[in-house]
Amino acid sequence: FSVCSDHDRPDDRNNNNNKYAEFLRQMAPGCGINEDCAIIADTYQDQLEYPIRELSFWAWSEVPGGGPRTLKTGPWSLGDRGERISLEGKLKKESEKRFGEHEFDVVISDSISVQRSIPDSRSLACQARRYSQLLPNASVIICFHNEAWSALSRSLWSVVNRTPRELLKEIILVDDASYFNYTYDPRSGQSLQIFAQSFTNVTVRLLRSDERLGLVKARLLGARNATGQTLVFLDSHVECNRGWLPPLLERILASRSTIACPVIDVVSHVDFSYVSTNARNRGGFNWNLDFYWFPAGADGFNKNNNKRRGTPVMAGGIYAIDAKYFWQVGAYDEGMSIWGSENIEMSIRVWTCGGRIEIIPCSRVGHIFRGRNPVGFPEGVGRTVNRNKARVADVWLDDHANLFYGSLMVNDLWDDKLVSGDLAERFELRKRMNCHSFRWYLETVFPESKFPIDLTFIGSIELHGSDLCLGSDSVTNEVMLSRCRDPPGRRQLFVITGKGHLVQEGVGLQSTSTLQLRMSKSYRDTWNFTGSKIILTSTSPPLCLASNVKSSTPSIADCGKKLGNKWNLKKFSK
Ligand code: LR7
Ligand code: MN
Repeated sequence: FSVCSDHDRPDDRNNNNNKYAEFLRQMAPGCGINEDCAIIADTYQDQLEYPIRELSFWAWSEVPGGGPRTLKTGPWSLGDRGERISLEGKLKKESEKRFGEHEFDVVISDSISVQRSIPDSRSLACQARRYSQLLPNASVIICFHNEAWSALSRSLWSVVNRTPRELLKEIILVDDASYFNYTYDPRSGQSLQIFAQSFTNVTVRLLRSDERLGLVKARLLGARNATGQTLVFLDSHVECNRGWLPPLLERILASRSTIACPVIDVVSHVDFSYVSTNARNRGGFNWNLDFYWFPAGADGFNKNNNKRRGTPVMAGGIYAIDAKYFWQVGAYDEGMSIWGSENIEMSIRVWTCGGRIEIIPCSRVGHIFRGRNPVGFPEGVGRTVNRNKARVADVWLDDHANLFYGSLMVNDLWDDKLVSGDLAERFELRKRMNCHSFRWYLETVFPESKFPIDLTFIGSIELHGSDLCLGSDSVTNEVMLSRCRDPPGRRQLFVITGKGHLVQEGVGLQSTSTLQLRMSKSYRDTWNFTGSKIILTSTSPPLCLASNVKSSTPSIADCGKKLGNKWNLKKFSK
């Protein structure tokens, strides 16, 4: 009998077998059998950190007579080891039909075990780490609205199976007004309530709101009922990986005003494969207040994948926070409804009011990323999401709020008046906590952002005596003149920075050697606005922005020319 490392498989990132091999050798010395080692381990199950199904993943046995090693098939089932699944025939048809229900393949989700094994995506150094005995305990809070039963229970099982008991104070499920048919197991008919009660050595509590709360209020409901020293929020379609929790709690133990986030791996919404992601990503947001990932820069991190690092913004759904600190730092903005932007609000707030947000590469949680959001927005997606964004902008962005409003209203033709609602409590919080400015945040926390720091002008640039505005194609970066407030895709919002650059998000207006114009990522040209002329000051003699109304292609010309070089700067404000 032997248990071996599986270096043999080229695609395998999991070399964590040695400690299990060692464990088994100790527990079953010289047992010499050629049985599935799960049988041996079964005897010692309560001494194992992980349940038996998981263990079988790691166990190999040797073929008698010294042949090639074969992987013991053990109790494999579809999707085990995080492998991809494809359906055929009738099932495939059904899966296509039902895809829109959750925007992931629910037929596949239903057909794989809710306790499937997944590859350990941590680095070897992370796998070898040991953690303090003094870690605080956690209340794990999972909110959901109309989640697929199999995805929700797989999330729950992944917590139950991969979290040391002593750290798990409780799991709180918050059912945010799910329709009746999402509150029981479609196969067994077991209700969520009964399912939650069926766990014996873990407390699983189910809270339910009959009124749709949205994820912010649902999380607050969970948090108010939580009794753990830390709160750990999860989306309802995740798979927590091996050893996911201790690294997060360890960081909070060291610094209770730090929010600790795992690296978020990808569970494919199409085939349910578990795919490890680049541990180096960090989160940011653009002028539209949309979240994006960007690679961690030259902060020494490139040399060490395992090092924790600050992130300007967290993804938002999966993080651990000290329970007292959560309330102290202002919990959530209850004025935000359904979905969106709460992660940006919380990130700016925590950083500027004295805390930190970090990604901890030794912690890994898989999440089903979807192309579209399947949940209903009672007031419509656009209105809801934009109102949430407006609340972030109004409270936290200072002068830069007009970049958000401007890019929404000038570039995207958002005509509705955006009403952000009552913000008094949030303003009061910002004042009481004596938080830094947005400028401080940009300079200190998010220098990689595409937000210029000094803004001397935000608005559009109209050709005098016409209804034409300077703009650029957001894909090709071509500069053009087109009807003011043209359809989306033609950016017409411009900023003049303190340095005299004329910029749009991430690009600056740049003259070429043939006196043409382009928006370009690397820019050096500076401009000056005097009277009605826009003067290129980085060349000598100075030249002027000019346009021939007919050709609608602006260019650079001699300032003395009469036609088409008069412009009106139309300052934008909400
Ligand atoms: O009305 C609602 N009530 C809810 O309980 C709407 C949603 N929800 C639940 C929902 O069932 C889910 O469990 O809230 C959770 C998050 O909703 P998703 O899964 O639709 O969000 P997402 O994964 O598309 O989006 C990310 O950004 C959101 C902004 O509001 C939240 O912060 C999500 O938690 C967040 N998800 C993650 O951070 C996981 C990693 C994804 C990334 C990047
Ligand atoms: Mn999600």
